[in-house]
Amino acid sequence: MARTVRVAVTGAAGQIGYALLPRLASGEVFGPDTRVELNLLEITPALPALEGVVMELQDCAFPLLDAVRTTDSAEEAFDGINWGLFVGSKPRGKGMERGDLIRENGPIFVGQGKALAKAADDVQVLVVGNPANTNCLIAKAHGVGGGIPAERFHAMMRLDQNRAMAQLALKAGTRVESVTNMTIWGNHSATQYPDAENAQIGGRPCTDVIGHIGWLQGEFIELIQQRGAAVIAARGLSSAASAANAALDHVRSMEGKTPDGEWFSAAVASDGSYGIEEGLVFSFPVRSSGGGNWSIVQDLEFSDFAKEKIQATEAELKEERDIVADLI
Ligand code: NAX
Repeated sequence: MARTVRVAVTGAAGQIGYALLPRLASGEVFGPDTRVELNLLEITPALPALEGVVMELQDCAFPLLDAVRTTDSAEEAFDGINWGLFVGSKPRGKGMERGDLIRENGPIFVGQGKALAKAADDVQVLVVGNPANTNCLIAKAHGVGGGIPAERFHAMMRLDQNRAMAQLALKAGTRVESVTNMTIWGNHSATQYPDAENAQIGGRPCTDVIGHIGWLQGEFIELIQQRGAAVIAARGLSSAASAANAALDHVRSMEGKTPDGEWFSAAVASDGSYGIEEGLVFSFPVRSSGGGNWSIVQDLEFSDFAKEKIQATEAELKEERDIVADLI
């Protein structure tokens, strides 16, 4: 065996955790030569339920799963981890505004960012818990304060990317793997901009293959922006299997080398690329050279329509940042 990876999952007794953990433990993300240790973090009242999840993980008898630890202490959970999947947060309650949710969940990421900086060094973090970009901004502020480089903090946009790829493939009547270079710009929210102008289908511009700009600039964008709400309306619960799947895709993409000429979407700290304010956790087209070394793909071109959409989602992220100014 070449190595062992230690992964922390927060909110591990939740529905995304339930879909995520068996797949992490199976070895499908880090490969057949890598052993996996899981550190599972929950709030104290959820620890009994988490024990049930641990029993099920044992009962899967995964050959690569070396250890499973549970705790309600963030510092314990983050001890020596290589990856932190920050899923745990409070769901949006009835009648709650987005701003309320941001204030409600923000403090979780202050504590976890600080705990991470104390407990881990060579670590990468994927924030899934909503509002993911702003929670990530908060965790990053405290992680960086403790010596973890800003580029190690990402927020999950992969579910939006996967949703967009699937819808483009359906529209084009083709297989999903022929859709590449699907960028989601900005925030994981209803202002996100799924960019069909720079996407490709079978190596050709998506706009040529679909040929229906009205659909791409209207129904398609709305479908992706509202997909999470549509799943909740249908299922009575938010996306869990697809969110877990996307988190694993994100980790795999960051750990592996992106094929030449391709990219994926991830929300990362802006370095000012495309005029986006430095430091904001903004979704860009990203390539990885392996081992989590990513860079933002440069020089993509946009129509005025796209520029407007990108500015709108940046404006929303600035507003969210202002709401949590005292936490960062
Ligand atoms: P659940 O409510 O099923 O699970 C959340 C879990 O987090 C609970 O078990 C809770 O006890 C735990 N938790 C709460 N505060 C915690 C803390 N301080 N430390 C550790 N654990 C804590 O929600 P689930 O469906 O699993 O969704 C989790 C989060 O993912 C939510 O914020 C949700 O909005 C977000 N999502 C993000 C997506 C994305 O694409 N970025 C898509 C899916 C999902 O909606």
